[in-house]
Amino acid sequence: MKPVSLIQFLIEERRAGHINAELSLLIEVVARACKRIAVAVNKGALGGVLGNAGTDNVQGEAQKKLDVISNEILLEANAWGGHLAACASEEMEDPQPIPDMYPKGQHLLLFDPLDGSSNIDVNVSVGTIFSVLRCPDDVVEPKAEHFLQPGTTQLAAGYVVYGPATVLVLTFGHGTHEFTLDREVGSFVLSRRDIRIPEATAEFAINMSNQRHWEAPMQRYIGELLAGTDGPRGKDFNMRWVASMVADVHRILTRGGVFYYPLDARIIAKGGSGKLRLMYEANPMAFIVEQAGGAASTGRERILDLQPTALHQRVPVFLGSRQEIELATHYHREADGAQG
Ligand code: FBP
Repeated sequence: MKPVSLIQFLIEERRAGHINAELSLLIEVVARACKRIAVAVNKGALGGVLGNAGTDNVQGEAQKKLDVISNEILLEANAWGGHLAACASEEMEDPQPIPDMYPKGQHLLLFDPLDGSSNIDVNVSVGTIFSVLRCPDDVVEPKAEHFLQPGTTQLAAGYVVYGPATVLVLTFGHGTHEFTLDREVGSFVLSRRDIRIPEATAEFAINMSNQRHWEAPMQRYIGELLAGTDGPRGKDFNMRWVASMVADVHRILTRGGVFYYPLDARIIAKGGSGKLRLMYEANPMAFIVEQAGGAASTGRERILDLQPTALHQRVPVFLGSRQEIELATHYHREADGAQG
């Protein structure tokens, strides 16, 4: 089969009426920026890019040098293309407007420039996650409130994993597709079209060290997985946790599985609503997973139906093989009902 490049795939999507020229150009620019981030990540210690930047981001987290470098690369690449009205990032408090000297477009771009920061210095896969929304027609200078659109309104979502191979996964709402970077040619080539996540699975991903802080329905659900054949589920489950959401989700898109970052007592005690961010982690991953036949919920609601209230809002994340997500969500709703 003749290899299909990302550019060719985008032209096919345009001909199919799934995307317009501007969105196609936007994805090309983001993919090119991620190729530059891949070069920086792959340099590691030789590039002087490891370690902390000495600054904190809007969430009060210590920024890694590569967090800042990746953010700069994505901002610079998307400033002059004429396809964006503004962009927002995990590393910036407020949206970044497009400089006046450049033409503005109809799209809003949100991104987590380097996901899995805790793994950067230990040479474990990290990634970039992005989501594309339409800028409201009558808005020239988009503010944070113009980004607060439900995940169902996303025009595109994707992530790039910087691992043994550099892989881009993408959806426009017509299936989820994978492209692998051909380093010799320097372009992304279609490696899997229309990915399907198995309905059932025997593999789960969660940070078990947080177990004692979880809510009762989560304790029950994970307890049953750990009980395996000796418990009510009657089958054994295996566990994996890379602590890079992109890598854990990519495994699920490759062989099935489920990923959980639930609420816990410490987060609730601080008045929090989760660890992972809705706009540039949960929403794009939920769109990608649902388009591959999986499910994504907060444990109570479908993530894509949530009405965002803040740019850096956090939510619980349950995603992956449909049967498990539905069962874990059912346990939470049942417990709420019992409490209701
Ligand atoms: P950032 O690295 O972008 O802040 O993302 C958060 C994250 O690293 C996810 O990628 C990952 O799933 C999770 O946090 C790991 O959490 P923990 O450190 O509790 O295992």
